[in-house]
Amino acid sequence: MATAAAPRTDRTPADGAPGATADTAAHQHAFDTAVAAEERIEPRDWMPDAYRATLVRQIAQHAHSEIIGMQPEANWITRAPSLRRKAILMAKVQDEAGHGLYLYSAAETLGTSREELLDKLHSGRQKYSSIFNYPTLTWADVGAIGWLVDGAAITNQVPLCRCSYGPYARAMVRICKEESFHQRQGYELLLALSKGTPEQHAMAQDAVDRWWWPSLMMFGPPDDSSQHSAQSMEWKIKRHSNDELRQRFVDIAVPQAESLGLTLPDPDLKWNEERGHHDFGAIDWTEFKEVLKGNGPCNEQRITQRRRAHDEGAWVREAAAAHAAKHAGSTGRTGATRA
Ligand code: BYC
Repeated sequence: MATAAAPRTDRTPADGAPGATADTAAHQHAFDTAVAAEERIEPRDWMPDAYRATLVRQIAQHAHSEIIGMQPEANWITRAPSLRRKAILMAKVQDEAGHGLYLYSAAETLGTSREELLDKLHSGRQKYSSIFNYPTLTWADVGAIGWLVDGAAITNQVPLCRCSYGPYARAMVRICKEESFHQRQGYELLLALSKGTPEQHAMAQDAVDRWWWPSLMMFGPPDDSSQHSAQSMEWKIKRHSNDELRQRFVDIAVPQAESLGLTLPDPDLKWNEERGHHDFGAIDWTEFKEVLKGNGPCNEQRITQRRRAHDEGAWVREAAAAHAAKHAGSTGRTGATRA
């Protein structure tokens, strides 16, 4: 059996190679066996079209979330209350851009270009996480995003490090390490506010009140209306259902809220001895659906800003492409001289 990280190409001969015309059923069998054996599927391996399409959909949505997710926090870079806080926030927002790059690269290994994916984002044909359609009204929101949004992201993403598709799983390892730093900075920021003046404490509480429920929605619709979960779990893209991960997050957040001296805005939140989990109140799925339809508080602002940033960055992409072409040319000449 191949190690988890080792690329496997034996399941899929390249086009034109001996065996390239082998029966699809044999390929499907090799794929199913590899997934069952916890082996990684690599870019050159044969994979079902629907597996490829599901990965592109999820990875693209994830990549889009990372780059759109830069906006609500970047909104506070110029207004961070100290140089230390500003430096930390800038590093975090830069990390999100990096996560976007790893993920677009992972999607490219499936045969889709970054241009194509960005075009689908800009034209509304692909989604990004619902959470980034909410406004960052105060400085405490930066803390709430770090603690709750990055906390939810880690809970969702750690199992993705064991995703059956190699490039996605490997990208997630580094992303999760950085998300862990992000979560801690948010927690530390909120702790400072919570233990500060009564006004600062109130600001922290207000931010948690506004971000709690949207954070629970990040995990996606309930299991009984999650159209992709069953198949994605069978393929070992997803390792846990949306509700399982949401419950895990609630159980982690409750004691952390107590340590922070903040209250989670849910009167139904209580420990259930029998289940060994916290019970929690009903999520407003109507709000979630509205946000997905484009009717959240900031949907329009986020996508308009994204399109503008893309257009204004056109000259950078052109310059980078020209530089790369020039460099490739000079490398070629050097190679020719050496030869
Ligand atoms: N928002 O069948 P389901 C971050 C869509 S970035 C919007 O359960 P699936 C961070 C879903 O796409 C956080 N759409 O789907 C960044 C599907 O629609 P389509 C992003 C959602 O894929 C910067 C439909 O609803 N994390 O952490 O099995 C700063 C039915 O759903 C949402 C990831 O992307 C949502 N919340 O499960 C700070 C993680 N939920 O595609 C932090 C990777 C569902 O058929 N993604 N939908 O049109 C996943 O783990 C899974 O895709 C999800 C959804 C759990 C999100």
